[in-house]
Amino acid sequence: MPAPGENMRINGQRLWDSLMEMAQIGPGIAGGNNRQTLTDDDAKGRALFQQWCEAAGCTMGVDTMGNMFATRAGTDPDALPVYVGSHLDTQPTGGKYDGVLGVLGGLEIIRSLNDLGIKTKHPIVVTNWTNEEGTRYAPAMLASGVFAGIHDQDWAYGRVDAEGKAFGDELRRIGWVGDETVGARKMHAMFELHIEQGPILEAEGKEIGVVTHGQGLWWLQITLTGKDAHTGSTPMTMRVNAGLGMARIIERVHQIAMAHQPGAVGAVGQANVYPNSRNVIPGRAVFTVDIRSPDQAKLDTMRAEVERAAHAVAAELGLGCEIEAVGHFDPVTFDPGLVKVVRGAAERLGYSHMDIISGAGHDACWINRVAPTVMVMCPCVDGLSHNEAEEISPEWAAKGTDVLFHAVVETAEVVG
Ligand code: HGY
Ligand code: MN
Ligand code: MN
Repeated sequence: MPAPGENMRINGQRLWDSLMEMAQIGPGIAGGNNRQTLTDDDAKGRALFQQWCEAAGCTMGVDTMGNMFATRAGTDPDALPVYVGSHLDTQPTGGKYDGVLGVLGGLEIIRSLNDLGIKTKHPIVVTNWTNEEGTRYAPAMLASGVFAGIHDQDWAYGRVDAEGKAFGDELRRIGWVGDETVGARKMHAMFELHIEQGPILEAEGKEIGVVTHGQGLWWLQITLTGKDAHTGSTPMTMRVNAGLGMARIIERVHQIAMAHQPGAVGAVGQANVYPNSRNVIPGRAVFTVDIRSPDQAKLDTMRAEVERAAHAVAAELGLGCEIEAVGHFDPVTFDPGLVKVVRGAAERLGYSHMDIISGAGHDACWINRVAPTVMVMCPCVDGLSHNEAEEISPEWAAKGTDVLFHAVVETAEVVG
């Protein structure tokens, strides 16, 4: 029986075919995906994933946040399972691999274990976490956050989207409210494979990212209140322009992030002015600041500087200013023992690798609070993600999944 890492490889073609088939569900308009959480397309993607898992001999469990858990039995039913997964929901203009690679990479491990006739002591559970993206329902990683006890389920059920539809109602509407108590499952370990979503691995010529840490983030939703007025007949000195305030604050966010280099980022990706009419000075602006850093002190300092700048701009322009934190998690340190297992797998397989800090947030960042957790990354072309042109190579997908395979099987302990 080959010990992990001698000659075990996943079936790269089968993995790629599954990625391409899943990408047919909720297609974008430019080759990527728009399979947003709790939409009918999300439901279709879930059903296909469940069909594949059951065809691979897994039993599917679903909790009250719609998190999906496909279990391959171990030889010791009392042994805590090894979890491996990510998310199937996408951005509105998302790519085919963000999250999906981690879920279908987990499924490929099950398929490969079946092919090789390998048994493990610990069960292995492939997971799809609901609403990782946080684009339709803030915050990101909502369901893994409830699982980890960060968010209360009733609060999560009450989150509403831009059309006022509540999370709980939409989860019921698509028929994916499970019967398991969220967070009741205990884990031996949790692994997540994910594309880097940045340029480092490709630029360094590395095939594998051994993720030691994840940067922390704040999402600050700012509401500026001014006065609707005619854009033509209102003198410049009489305007109370919320749109102008938003523009000045967006510039200040950029300056604050630049002032904290290296290791800080900041931008505003979601912005709305009201009434959003060509010839009305916006009386209201609502936008979300996204600031991040792997350094706790920098992250907290940037938050304070953004809030100070927002209130100062609002005062200059006579605007009302409300700031609500709609997303947050501190910088993450993944389990050092599992980091060693991942690094050892990459070395055994002879794949080029480097330690890396995750720039993006992931479900693993919350699960790390309740179980030993680690991530594996593969490069993506030009570091591009959250863009329909997101691309990876079949080789990168296969090698990342090979490392995941070896690390998961080593942790789940081969029997016989
Ligand atoms: O925002 C993030 O970092 C993740 O893509 N949800
Ligand atoms: Mn993701
Ligand atoms: Mn994403």
